Amino acid sequence: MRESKHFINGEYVGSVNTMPNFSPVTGEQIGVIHDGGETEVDLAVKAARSALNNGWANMELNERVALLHRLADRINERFDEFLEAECADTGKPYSLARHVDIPRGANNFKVFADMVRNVANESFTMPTPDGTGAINYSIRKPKGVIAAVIPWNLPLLLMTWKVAPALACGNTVVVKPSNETSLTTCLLGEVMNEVGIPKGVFNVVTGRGRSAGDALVRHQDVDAITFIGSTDTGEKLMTAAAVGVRDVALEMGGKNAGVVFADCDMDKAIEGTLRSAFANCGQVCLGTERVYVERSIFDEFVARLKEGAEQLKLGAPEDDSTNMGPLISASHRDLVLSYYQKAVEEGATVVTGGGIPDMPGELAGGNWIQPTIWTGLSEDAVVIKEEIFGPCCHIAPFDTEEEAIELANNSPYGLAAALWTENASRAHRVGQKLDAGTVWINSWFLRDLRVPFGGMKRSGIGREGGEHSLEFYTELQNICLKL
Ligand code: 6OD
Repeated sequence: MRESKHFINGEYVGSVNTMPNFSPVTGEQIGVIHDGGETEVDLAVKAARSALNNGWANMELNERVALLHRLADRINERFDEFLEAECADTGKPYSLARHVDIPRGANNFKVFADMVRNVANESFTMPTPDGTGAINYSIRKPKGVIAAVIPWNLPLLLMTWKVAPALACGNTVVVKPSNETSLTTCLLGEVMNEVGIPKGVFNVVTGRGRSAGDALVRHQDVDAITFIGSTDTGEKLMTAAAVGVRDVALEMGGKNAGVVFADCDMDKAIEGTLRSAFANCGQVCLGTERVYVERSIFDEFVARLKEGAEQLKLGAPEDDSTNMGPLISASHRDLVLSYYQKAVEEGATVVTGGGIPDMPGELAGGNWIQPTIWTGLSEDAVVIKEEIFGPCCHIAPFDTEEEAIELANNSPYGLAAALWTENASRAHRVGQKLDAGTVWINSWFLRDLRVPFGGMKRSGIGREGGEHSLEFYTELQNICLKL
C-alpha cells in the first residue's frame, strides 16, 4: 500500500483521518491518503513562514537558482519513480507521461530559475524643481507564503508549473494536491530534502478539498493563492481569498473550440484533433470539445476522425501500444456518462463510442470509457455549453469564416482554441478574433513557457508563464532616490 502523508517542514507526518486511493486502471485500492485539516495546514503555513523569514527569500539568487537546477536534475535522475507513481495515480499511459508530464515537471524548475536570473528591473530618471533630479527603480520582492491548489489531470506538470516560479521568486509554498493524485507531489518532498532545499520551503498537505483545501485557502497567513481546477471551485476560492485581500491566480475550465477550414492539411487536422479531444482521456482543460468544420469537408472529416478514434487502443499504462487510459475515478466516469446520455436525449447522432468498453481481466474494474464523437446537436444543447472533461467532442459544420468565429466564441469560457488552415492570412485574421487566451494554429498544446498563459471569461484570471509569472509571484516595489 502506498501512503501519501503530509510533508511539513521537511518531514513526512500523518493524520488521524485517512482515505483510500483507488487505481483508475483496475478500481482496486492501491494506497492510503492522509486527510489533513486545520491543524496540518496551520503547521505547514507556519513552516513556510519561518522558512521565508529565515533565509529563502533573501538567499543569494545564484544559490537559489543552482538549487532549483539541482532539483530538476534529481527529478530526472529519479525519472522512473516519478513515472511509475504518476501512472499508478492517474492511469495515464507511460508513453504519454514519459514525454509530457515528467520531463515538463522537471523542466519547469529550470525554466523559471533561469527566468528570474535574467529579468531586468525598470528604471526612470525624472527632473525635480531644484534641478538635481531623481532616479526611480523597481525591485521585485517575493509575495510570501503561496498556497497552490492542484488538480488531478496533470499532477506533477501542473504542480511544478506553480511551485517552480513561486520558489524561483523567493516565496515558500504549501501545496494541496488533489486527493486523487498525491503521489508525485509527496515524492517531490524527498527530492527537495535530497538536494538541500531548506526545510519549510516546500510543504504539502494532502487530503480532501473540503478539509485540507478549504483550511488552506482560508488560512490568513497565506499571502496568495494559485489554483487550477473547475470554475465552480475557483469562484468559491476567490470568495475565500477576498477575506484578507489576498491575490489569486485562477486557471479554470474550458469548452474549447477547434475550427477546421477546407484549406487545412487534412492529415494534420485529423491527427491534431484526435490528440486535442482524446489525449489524457480528454482530461485536459485545453482539450477540444467543440469542433467546427467547413461544410465542404465536413463528411470526410467526421469519417476520418471516427476512424482515428476507433483505432485508439485503451489499455494498461505500462503497455507501450496503449493510446488512452481510463478516467480518473468512478464518480468522474459517472459524470461523463451522464453527458453521454444527455447528448442522446438532446438529439445527437452518436458517430462512435457513447458507453463503456469491454476490458479484459483485472482492467474490467477500472474507470474505462469509450472515446466518443457526436454530430447533430444544436448550439444551445447542454453538451455543447458545459465542460465535460472526458474523451468526447461534438462536430458541427459552418459555411463562412464569420460564422466559424461566432460559433467558436459562443461560450462562457475562453481558454484555448485550435485553428486548422494553410492560409496564413486567414490564420492570423481568425486567430486574433477568437476569444481565447491561447490560439494554436495547426498545432495543439505546443508550449513555450515564456509566453503568457491563462484564460479569458470564465476560464480564469491572470496570466502566467515567463515574466508574466513574476506579476503574480512577486510584489513590485519602487525606490525613488532624489539625487
Ligand atoms: O501547460 C501548462 O502550463 C498548463 N498550465 C496546462 C494546463 C492544462 C490544464 O488541464
